[in-house]
Amino acid sequence: MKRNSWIIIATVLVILLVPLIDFDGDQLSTYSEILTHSTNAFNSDSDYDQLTDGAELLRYNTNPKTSDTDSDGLSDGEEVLQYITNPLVSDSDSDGLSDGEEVNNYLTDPTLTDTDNDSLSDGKEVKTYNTDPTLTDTDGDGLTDDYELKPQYLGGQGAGGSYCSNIYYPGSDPTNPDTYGIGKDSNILHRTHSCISPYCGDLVTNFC
Ligand SMILES: [Ca+2]
Ligand SMILES: [Ca+2]
Ligand SMILES: [Ca+2]
Ligand SMILES: [Ca+2]
Repeated sequence: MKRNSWIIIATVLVILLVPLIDFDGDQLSTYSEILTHSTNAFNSDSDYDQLTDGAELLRYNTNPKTSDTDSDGLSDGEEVLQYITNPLVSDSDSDGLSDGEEVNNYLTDPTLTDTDNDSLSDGKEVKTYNTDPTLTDTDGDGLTDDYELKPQYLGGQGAGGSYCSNIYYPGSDPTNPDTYGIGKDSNILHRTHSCISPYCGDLVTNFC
């Protein structure tokens, strides 16, 4: 075979085989990066989110050309490598706050619905009750946020003397330590302080 023929064969082989090489080492061939995925064939992390193009396409199903696939304020890499949240779901724990809001604004755990474990979700605390989702007792009055928000029966009349035959707790403001002017809301747990009309239903006629 003539020398020119070898040169032609070699050139054709180079043209055919070079595109199959993974120059940037991201598990994707140059051919597929250019023609299929439109990613940078010479940069393993086209969107600079700490995940290689190959990892995004082959493992995480994230967009290798968008650093924050679910637009929640955390990059795909931060979600997968740092916070262990779902890079495809903006609110990984379904508590009403996006992963980015939890991490960047409220310092709550984006993988826990109720960060402070007071039975109120992080989303409810922030958006409905204006309580602190990282404190069980936002106003420091001795009653948990959850307790303050729930009306409940406290039992029969105590020794403190009252006009109430039964004492009820209608709930109090979890952001005000002294909702009813009795020193602090937890005084409702002491019967001598509890005979105040809001706590007694319709049986009381006077304050104690
Ligand atoms: Ca990437
Ligand atoms: Ca994200
Ligand atoms: Ca969340
Ligand atoms: Ca909570």
